Amino acid sequence: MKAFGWVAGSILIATSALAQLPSDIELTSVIDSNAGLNSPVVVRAPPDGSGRLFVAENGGTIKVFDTKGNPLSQNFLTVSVTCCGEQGLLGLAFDPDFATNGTFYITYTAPGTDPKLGVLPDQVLRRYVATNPSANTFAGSSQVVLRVPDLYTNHNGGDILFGVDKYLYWGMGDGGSGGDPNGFAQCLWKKAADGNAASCGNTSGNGPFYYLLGKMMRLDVRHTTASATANMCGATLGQPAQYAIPSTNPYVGQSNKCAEIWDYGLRNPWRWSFDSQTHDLVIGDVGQNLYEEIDFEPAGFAGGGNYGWNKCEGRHYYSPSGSGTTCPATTSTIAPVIEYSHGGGRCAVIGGYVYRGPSQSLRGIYFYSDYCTGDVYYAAPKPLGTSWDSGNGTITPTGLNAGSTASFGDDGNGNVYVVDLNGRVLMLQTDTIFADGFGG
Ligand SMILES: [Ca+2]
Ligand SMILES: [Ca+2]
Repeated sequence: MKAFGWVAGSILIATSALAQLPSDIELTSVIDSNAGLNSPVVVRAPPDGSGRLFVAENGGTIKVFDTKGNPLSQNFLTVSVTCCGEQGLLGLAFDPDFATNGTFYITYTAPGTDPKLGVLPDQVLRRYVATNPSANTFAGSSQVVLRVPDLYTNHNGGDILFGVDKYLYWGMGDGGSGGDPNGFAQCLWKKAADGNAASCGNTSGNGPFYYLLGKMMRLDVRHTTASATANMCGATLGQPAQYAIPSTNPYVGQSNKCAEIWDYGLRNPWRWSFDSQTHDLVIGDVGQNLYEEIDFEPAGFAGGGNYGWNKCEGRHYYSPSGSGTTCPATTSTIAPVIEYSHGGGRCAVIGGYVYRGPSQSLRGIYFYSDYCTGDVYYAAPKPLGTSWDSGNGTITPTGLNAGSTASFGDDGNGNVYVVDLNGRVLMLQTDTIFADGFGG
């Protein structure tokens, strides 16, 4: 666990009070329900200036649209997955140099016919290289980069994004069931699935070892490894790997700690984002039965953050070892910046984005949602160590509703999109300013 020593060096956002939301904010349909999207879960704009929007459907198909929401091909790519819900096609990220190298990545639950490491189909990170990066139908090659074993159908995270450091971040859930029964999220090293491992450092049990569950991984997928080190937990010692470990990862060179781990103590980081201006990391971590949370990590953080699960659920104790609201303080874990309860029909946080688009009155505001209500909420990021919800769990609705919110995304212009699982992609904007070609 890293303490808050990075406060002094971080860039604090100047916003001093919750921004007043403009009255003309609206959600505009970019891809509407007659476009034929089937359970979309991801929207991404490739960094190639094409203005295209790629939408990943839970069932394994990626579709590509123009700026008016018109499909540009029948399908861009279809992959075999175990589906659906928390399993299936889960993530999509474009290499920063996609325009020239045609490289992108997906995360998905492997089909049942694949060999598997664990009890259930693996969670897989796969690289694709398109021979023509501007094509609207994929042709090229692909290979598996990393497989993570799984043992319950739920809590598979799956969101992936490149940081400004050009490393790929992969948010992984705690494996599933409820309450993280095997304590994977707090383990930095081998732990068997039987729950009997005396500690995370117990290496004597039979595999598979669920090392990487409940983590944020940081991988150098733009390089490979000729001979894996002993603490590369997604590779075999001495064997080649389709990724490398960034030299500044927190556990590089440490025995009995997985080198892939960036942060830990996460339950199910289903959707999260980088602020495209500040590069801060903002994580929506889905809660157990009581509290949803948003976690904040400033740009320049050194990694090794412990976000508390399963000691804490939000700002509260999860385990019966304590009570009250002092959990982060007494467990030396990092408190969320937003916590909210399941009142009002809410059930699962959908992490969003900080708006950096053309509508000036929305800039710097963080938008997020809840899967069960579809309501879009907002907060103005405040200096580190300050709760964005004033510490009392009160969250602020925008008055906008996105149906059945599955995800958020942004584009190279800072526009923020909301994905409705019912088959729509919507964009946040204000009446007074229209984006370059989008929505207007
Ligand atoms: Ca799982
Ligand atoms: Ca937490």
